[in-house]
Amino acid sequence: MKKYLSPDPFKKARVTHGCAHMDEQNDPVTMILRLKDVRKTAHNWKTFHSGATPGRIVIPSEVNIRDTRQIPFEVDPPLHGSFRSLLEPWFKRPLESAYQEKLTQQVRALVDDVLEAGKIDVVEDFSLCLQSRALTLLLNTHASEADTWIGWGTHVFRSEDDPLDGDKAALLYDYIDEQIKASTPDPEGNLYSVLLSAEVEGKKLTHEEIKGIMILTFAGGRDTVINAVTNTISYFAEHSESLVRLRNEPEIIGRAIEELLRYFAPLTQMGRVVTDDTQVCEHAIKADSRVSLCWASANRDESVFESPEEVILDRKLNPHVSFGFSHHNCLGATHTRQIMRVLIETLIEKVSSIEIIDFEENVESLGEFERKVGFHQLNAKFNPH
Ligand code: EMZ
Repeated sequence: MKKYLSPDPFKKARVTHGCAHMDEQNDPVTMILRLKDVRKTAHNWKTFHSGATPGRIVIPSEVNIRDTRQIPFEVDPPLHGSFRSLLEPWFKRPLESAYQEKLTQQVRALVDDVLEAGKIDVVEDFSLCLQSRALTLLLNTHASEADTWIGWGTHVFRSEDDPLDGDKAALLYDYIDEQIKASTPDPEGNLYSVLLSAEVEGKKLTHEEIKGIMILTFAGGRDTVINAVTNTISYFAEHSESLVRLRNEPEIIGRAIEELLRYFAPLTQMGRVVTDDTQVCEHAIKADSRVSLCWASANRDESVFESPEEVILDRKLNPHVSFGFSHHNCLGATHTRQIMRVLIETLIEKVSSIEIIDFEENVESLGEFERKVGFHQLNAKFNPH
């Protein structure tokens, strides 16, 4: 079997029931599996809200390892919209050419390093470095900060043997507390300084609110970006002809990025808490219980996507939900899309082939389902032109 493949474990349940049940830390989840239902539920924030106890809409639940509300992701409208209006322009900076040039320099330098290095672990030596260095651009902080973040490993809350590692999470919170305290308000400065000088609904942000925005910025785009990059490398390792095709048809790079994101769905699902007794796909759901929007399943919905199991680089109709859907769509999407674009352009230019040597898959256990979301390790060798 090809190593890049990410099989769809939800197919049968999606087609027959549309929903599935998952036990999770004594707080069960009804997983919503069809694209139409996922979108409908994401829209309906009054019945399916995000403003529950901090950490509860995340699966696995993080209620035991954090008290700080992540913003804007754990806030409902209308306050959600006020935070989004503040943050949106900042998170759209990756569209600026100066930003893209810096990102390109970073990725080129990293690809040059791995071309020289011989065997590398794509997760540790490539994707983690790329994610951390690129994050210095998103935060507008000093490049050397990336070394600290690389030291934290691939997930800021999870370690290899403990999916919810409170001690590890505490490191991140302490770091963010210190950074906020050490920063001064400056609308032209780094993200901490910008937030310290900003107002939402006529009020300065509190330390706790700034911390909530920063935790989300660090945690939300961490393993997700690492999975996207590592899976993309595994795909090109087994499809070097696709690199040749993208070199010859650069006009399809945008579609290829969306297709890789659809197929690999770096974040499997996200929860909501039900505010009133309701129904999803003909199942009764009690108030105060959890549902999840299963992006990974919705992206393979056979009633929407033709041949959903295949990576079709120039797929035309591609309403995937890898960045979520509706008002909570991913704030980091612009940054991620730029990373994917620069990565693909740099691979096209510098790399002729990638050989996978050995690997360890990262498989999530989700009740009755097991889903490969990426790799814990992917040892490989990059070959130059
Ligand atoms: C949360 C989440 C956000 C959560 C868009 O996803 O990402 C997860 O990886 C984190 O653990 O806290 O930020």
